Amino acid sequence: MTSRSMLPAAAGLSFAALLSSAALPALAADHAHDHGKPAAAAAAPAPAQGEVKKVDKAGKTVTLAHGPIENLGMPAMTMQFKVKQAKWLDGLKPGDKVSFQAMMAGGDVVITSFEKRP
Ligand SMILES: [Cu+2]
Repeated sequence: MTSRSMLPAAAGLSFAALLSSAALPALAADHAHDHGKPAAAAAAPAPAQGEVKKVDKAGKTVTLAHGPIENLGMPAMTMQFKVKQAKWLDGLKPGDKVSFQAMMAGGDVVITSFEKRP
């Protein structure tokens, strides 16, 4: 948990503004429930799960077989993502399991935070 990379607040806000018309129904529903989770969790979509298939450091992309991505309304599939920071790809190899958050940015699906799972 401590290794999770966070977006700068300003970037998160602009993504949120971009996405506001696309709707985040899961988030709105979550907000009504308070089971004592940290408030910060409400600001970010629920992380998606993925398994690394291919890493391209030069291209700053990673191919993941991913589960559903709720905030994008995307079902499970295998696809290529851009990553915000190429250094996230250091030490990542096919077969690794990751939790991640992704958003649409300029027509690309970009991973905005990233955590390796054991
Ligand atoms: Cu996908």
